[in-house]
Amino acid sequence: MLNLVLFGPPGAGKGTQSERIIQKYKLVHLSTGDLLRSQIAAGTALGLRAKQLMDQGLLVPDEVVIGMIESKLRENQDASGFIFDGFPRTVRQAEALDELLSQYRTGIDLMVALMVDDEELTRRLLLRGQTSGRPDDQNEELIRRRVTEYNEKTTPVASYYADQQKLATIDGIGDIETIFDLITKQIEQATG
Ligand code: B4P
Repeated sequence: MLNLVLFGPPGAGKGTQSERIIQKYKLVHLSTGDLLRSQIAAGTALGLRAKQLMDQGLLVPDEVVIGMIESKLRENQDASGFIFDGFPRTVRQAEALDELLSQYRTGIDLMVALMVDDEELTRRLLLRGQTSGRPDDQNEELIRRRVTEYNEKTTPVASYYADQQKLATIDGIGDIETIFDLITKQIEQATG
């Protein structure tokens, strides 16, 4: 069993690197951003509520995302491991994840944190916004709001895992394959 958290600000490369990690390690990919966007696409009540917040660059309430993760863990009980992408984004979510995983007698092995400066994040997200159709990638002010939300509510999550000696920090600027190699080295070091 291998359980990873992929961490970093909006646009750090979490979704991009997750795709490569799941292929190599055969993990189940749980991206709360993707799960929320599929609720929006399906027009559910949860999706409508989430869209209002996401379109303003704000986090969705903890209980909503924790509930989504809880049901995905239940659906995938025979998985050989998970990659949590964009979750946990608050300390409350991190605590809830530990509680949920302990019910399956497992826990987080490693958090990989991708470090990218604000200028590069903005450049990447505006570029993606030209083709993704994602409302939250459309303008600089909204991207700034997401980065502020990250700095205020999400950065403490890194200390939560650092305190447990589970944090690996990686430079997220550079070639996608080079960053992937750095991530795999950290995974192999952590899993022996
Ligand atoms: P997410 O879907 O998680 O969006 P994100 O932070 O932008 O990350 P994403 O994975 O999409 O981008 P990536 O860095 O891979 O969240 C969206 C919203 O949902 C949040 O703002 C929030 O409202 C809500 N939400 C989600 N989870 C939540 C939670 N747990 N609690 C509360 N609310 C939650 O890539 C960005 C771009 O950079 C891509 O275009 C990529 O091609 C490019 N890129 C990647 N690596 C690169 C590299 N090395 N060099 C150059 N470009 C690169």
